Amino acid sequence: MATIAQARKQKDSSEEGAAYRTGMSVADLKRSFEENLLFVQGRVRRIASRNDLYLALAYTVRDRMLHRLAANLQHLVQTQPRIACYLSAEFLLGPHLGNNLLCLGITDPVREALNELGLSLEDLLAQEEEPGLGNGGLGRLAACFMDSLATLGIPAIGFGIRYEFGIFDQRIHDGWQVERTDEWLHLGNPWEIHRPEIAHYVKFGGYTEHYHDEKGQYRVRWVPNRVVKGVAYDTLVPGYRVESVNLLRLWKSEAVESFDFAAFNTGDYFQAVEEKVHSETFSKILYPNDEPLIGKKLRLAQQIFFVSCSLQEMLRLHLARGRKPEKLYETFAAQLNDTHPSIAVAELMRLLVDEHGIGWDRAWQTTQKMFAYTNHTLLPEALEKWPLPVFGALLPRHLEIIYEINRRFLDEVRSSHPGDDSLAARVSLIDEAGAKSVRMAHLACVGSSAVNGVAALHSELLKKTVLRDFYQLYPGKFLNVTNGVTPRRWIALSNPRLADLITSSIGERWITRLEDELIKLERHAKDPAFCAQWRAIKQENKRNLAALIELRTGITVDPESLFDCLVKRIHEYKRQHLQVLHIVALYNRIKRDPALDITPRTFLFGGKSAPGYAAAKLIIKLITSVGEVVNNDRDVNGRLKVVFFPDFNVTNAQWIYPAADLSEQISTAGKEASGTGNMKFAMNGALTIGTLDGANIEIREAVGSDNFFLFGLTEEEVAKRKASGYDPRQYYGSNAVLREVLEKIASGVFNNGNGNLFAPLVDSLLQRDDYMLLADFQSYLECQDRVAAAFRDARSWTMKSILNVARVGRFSSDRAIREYAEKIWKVNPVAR
Ligand code: 26Q
Repeated sequence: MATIAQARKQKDSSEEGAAYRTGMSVADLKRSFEENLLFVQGRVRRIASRNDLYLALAYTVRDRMLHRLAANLQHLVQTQPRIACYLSAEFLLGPHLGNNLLCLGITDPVREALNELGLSLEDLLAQEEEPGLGNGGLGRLAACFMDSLATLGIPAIGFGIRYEFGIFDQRIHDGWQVERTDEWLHLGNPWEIHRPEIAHYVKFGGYTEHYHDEKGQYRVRWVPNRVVKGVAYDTLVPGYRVESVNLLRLWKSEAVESFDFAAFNTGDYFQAVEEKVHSETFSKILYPNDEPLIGKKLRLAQQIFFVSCSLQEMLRLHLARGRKPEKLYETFAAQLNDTHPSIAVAELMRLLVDEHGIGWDRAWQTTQKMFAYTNHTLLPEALEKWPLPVFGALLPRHLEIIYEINRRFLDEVRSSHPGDDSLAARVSLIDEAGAKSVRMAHLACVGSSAVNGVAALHSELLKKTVLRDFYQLYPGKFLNVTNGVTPRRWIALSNPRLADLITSSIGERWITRLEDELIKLERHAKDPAFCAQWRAIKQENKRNLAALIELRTGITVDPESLFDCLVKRIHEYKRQHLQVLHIVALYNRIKRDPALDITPRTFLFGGKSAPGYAAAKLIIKLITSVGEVVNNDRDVNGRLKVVFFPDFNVTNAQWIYPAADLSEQISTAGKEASGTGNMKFAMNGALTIGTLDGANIEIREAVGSDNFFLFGLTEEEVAKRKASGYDPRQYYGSNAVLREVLEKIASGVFNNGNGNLFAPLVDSLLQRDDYMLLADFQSYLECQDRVAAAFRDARSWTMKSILNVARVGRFSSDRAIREYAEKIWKVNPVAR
C-alpha cells in the first residue's frame, strides 16, 4: 500500500503548486493536518480537544477527495456519460474516516504522521459519531451500493434526506430498550459540504386549477398552501484505490424565507416563526420503523420532499447539458429503493407535464424509462399504502395524476383481459376495499421498466405472491438481483488481520475482484500453518470483542467459547426468541445434570426494536432476563453466557462480524427477503446456522451443504402447514423439552417470579405462533447440537471457516452493482 502512496506523492508534488494540501506523503499529511487544525478549526495543539484533532484529520482526508472530485467533474462534463441515481430514504453509511483512509490508501502514512505528532489514529477513529441515517438492511445496502458504484467507476449520485436525527441510540435499562435521540451533528460533520446555491422548492397541500393556456392547451396549476426549500448537502464517496469519487446528495428542508413577512407585518410574529420551524421538520428525523406505519403524514411529506428535490436536480443537470426534458432518461437511470421514493413516478409526470408542458404520452414513456423498482419485502403488512384523505390533502395534484395513470393502466388491463373484473380491482393503484388507499408498490411497478427482488427465492415469491398479477401482465419486467455487501468495509476495514493474511496468500486483487480471487484461498484450507494463522486471527478478534463486551455490559465472556451471534433488527419473523428457547433448553439440561459435558458458548444478541413494537421490546427483555439468570447460575459455571450488546450499529458491527464463530440466520422460511448480515458473517469466516430463506439458500449453495448448518421447514412446507390450519399446541403437547422451556419462561423464573411479564410472548406462541417457532424448534435444537459437536473439532471447523470465506465471493456488492448496471441501468464504468 505504501508504494501506491509513494507513487502518488511523486506525481502530486511534481504537478502541483500547493502539493502538501493533496499529497499523500507523511510530511504532506502532517503539514495539512496542522494547518487544518489552525486555519479550519481555529485551534492550537495545546488546547485542542480530541474532537478538534479528529476534525483536522477529517478535513485533511476530505481535501484529498475534493481534489479528485474536481478532476472527476471535468471528466463528466467532457464525456457526458449516463449517470445512475440511487433514490433512497435511507443511507446507513457508518463511520467515514477509516473507510476513506482505506480507499485512498493512506492509512499507514496517516498513522505515522499522527504518531510523529504524538497522536494515535485509533483514538481519532473512535471520536467519530456514525451517521445512522437508516434503520437496517435496506439503508445499509444503499451504502454498500454507493461504495461499489464508486469502486467500479460508475458515475452515480445517491439522493436522500439529511436527517438531523438519525436512528436512535439504544440504551438498556433494567433489561429494557430505552431510546435516546441521535445527535450525530452536534460536534459538526466534516464530511459534508453545504451547497446553499443548490436548492429546490417543494409544494404541499392546497388545491389545483384546470385551465386552458394562451395557446388553447389544457393545463393544470397547483396552488399549494405551503412551500419548503430543500438545500443540498454533499458527501463524497470515494472508490477503492481509484481516481473516481461519487456524490451522496442529501436534502435538508428549510423555510423559503427566514420569516413570513406578511405575517410579520400584520404583527403575527409567532405564526411567522412557527412557519419557519415547521418547514424544517421535513428532514428532522428518521422514522425508526422498518415497516410502514399507516397514515403518518410527515413520513409521506418526507418522501415527496426528497424525491421532488432530487428529480428537479436531475432535470437541472440534464438541461445544463443542453438536452430536452423528455430525454431525461438519456442522462439518468433512477433506482427506487423500495416504495419509499415511488412517489417519484407521479412527481416526474407532474414536472414534465405541468411544468415543462410535455404531452402525457411522451412524459409517460420518459417516466417508465427512467425508473426501476427494488422490492425488499414480502410481508403484506409491510407494503406501503397511504389513505386517500391523507394523500389527497398533502398532494392533491399527485392524486389526480395517479388517477389518470390508473385510468389508462386499467383500460389497458381490461382490453388485454376482457371480462376479468377482479384482475382490474386487484392491480388497481387505488385499493377500494374499506378505507381507500394508494398502493405504492403498484405505482412503482406500473411506472418502472424493471422490478427486482433481492435474492433468488424472494424474486420467485414476488412473482407468485404479492406482485403476481403484475408478473402475469409484464413478465419481462421482472428479474432478480441478489444483494451483496462491500468487502472494503466488511473485510478490509473491519478485519484487517484477516485481510492481511488473505493478501499474503493470494495477493491483493481480491478486494475489488472478490468473486474471481477469493476462491484461491481454497487451496490453503488444508495447509496446517495457514489454518493456524487463520485460527489465531479469529481468536484475537474474539479477545477484542470480549474486552468490548465487558466494557459495555460488564459481562465477562470466555474467548475460547463458541461465539454464537444473532445481530439484526428485532422482529418476530427474524425469531430471536427461537434462540432464547434453545438457550433455556440447554439451561434445563445443565440444571438436570450439572456435570454434563457441554460446548461452552457465548450467545451474543444485538439489534434495535422499533420504539412502538411491544413484542420486539419484550423479546429484548426476555434475552436480558434469561441472561441474568444463566450468567449467574453456579451450575452453569460460566459455560454459557448470554449477552445483549447494546446499540447495534455499523461501528459495533465492525467488531462483531470478525469475531463470530456462528452466524444465526433463523427467520421463518419465506419471510426474510435476503438478509445481508448473513453475507458479512460468512465473509469473516463464521459458519451459518440457518433456514432455507432469503440469500441463505444461495450462500449454502456457494459454500457447500457440508459447511452450513441447515434446519427448519422450507417455504413450501410453511405455506402448506399454514393452509391446512397450523396448530402450535400439537408441538407443545408432544415435545416434553419444548414444554419445559415454555413453562419455565411462563413461570417467572427469569423475572424474579413475576410470571405475567412474558405471558404475552408465550401466549402468542401457543395460540398463533405466526412465525412457526414451535414447528421448527426440534429441528433447530438438533442442528445446534451438531454445531456444538462440530466446534469441538477445531481443525475441521477452521477448514470450514476458510471454505466459507473462499466461496462467498459472489456476495460482493460489486457483483450486484454490475448486474444492475448491465441489466437495468445500461450504464458503464468511465474509461480513464
Ligand atoms: C416505510 C414507510 C413508513 C415508515 C417506514 C417504512 C420502512 C422503512 C424501512 C419500511 C421498511 C424499511 C426497511 C426495510 C428493510 O430493511 N428491509 C430489508 O432489506 C434488506 C436489503 O434488501 C434485506 O436484506 C432484508 O431481508 C429486508 O428485510
